[in-house]
Amino acid sequence: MKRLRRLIPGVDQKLLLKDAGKIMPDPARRAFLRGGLSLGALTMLTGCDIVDSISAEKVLRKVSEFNDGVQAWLFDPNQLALTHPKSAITKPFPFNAYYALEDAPDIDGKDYRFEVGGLVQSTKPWTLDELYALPQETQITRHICVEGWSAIGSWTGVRLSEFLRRVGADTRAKYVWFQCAEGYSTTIDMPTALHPQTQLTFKFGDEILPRAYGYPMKCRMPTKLGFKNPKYIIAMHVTNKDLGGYWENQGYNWFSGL
Ligand SMILES: Nc1nc2c(c(=O)[nH]1)N[C@H]1C(S)=C(S)[C@@H](COP(=O)(O)O)O[C@H]1N2
Ligand SMILES: [Mo]
Repeated sequence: MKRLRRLIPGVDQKLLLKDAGKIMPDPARRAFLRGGLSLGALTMLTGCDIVDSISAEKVLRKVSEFNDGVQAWLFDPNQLALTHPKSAITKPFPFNAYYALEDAPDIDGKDYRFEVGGLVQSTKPWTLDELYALPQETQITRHICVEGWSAIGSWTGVRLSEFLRRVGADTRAKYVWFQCAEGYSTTIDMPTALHPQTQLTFKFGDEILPRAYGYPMKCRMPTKLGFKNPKYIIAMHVTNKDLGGYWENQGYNWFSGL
């Protein structure tokens, strides 16, 4: 994302978010306002990409029809994000970063080492082969970018909770911080780190994670907006200190949950 506010033809984004907040029933409304009403969260909630004034109106209609089930799903950190069939996968899946694809990190898998630090028992760096040997599972979920687009993808990897267990992480710590090859970073809360769908990802579809999507490893969490899903991860720290992140430090809502 290059700008804080994406311009949508015929839609004043601030007004749309305000309107959605107004018609949203409590308790969703209070939680939404507290968390910082975002375009990405609205997209997620309603399942509509907001691309013009017609889809914006559709979103408002849906918001006004919210039922208890949707609200419970939205605000329960243990609730699973929706999964989708293979046929729903978005092709081509978008690339996004704060730079163009040709400037994305080009990591040599042979030399790659994943550094683990902070409140863990083992700080031994991990090779790619060691990571690939971990138990893996696949999720087909929706990725939502705060810029106003969303897409369904298929990601395969090891649960972050399983990895944290293996390195002897102190899961009473508050945060997990991720460092990426090009300097990007993000910090997530421990409940999100332990969420069953939070995954250290090695594959996109049936292929080794392509360079565009974060080779050799990203962290996929369908309960968070896209910018909280770090690509090209080179290090992770378990910590009680909020170490912030690339967009968080520029004023983006820290929690950015969905
Ligand atoms: N290392 C790194 N990770 C990143 C970013 C980035 O610029 N660098 N951009 C974030 C944003 S804003 C989005 S929407 C997603 C895009 O992931 P994709 O390219 O797989 O669609 O990556 C996130 N993780
Ligand atoms: Mo994003």
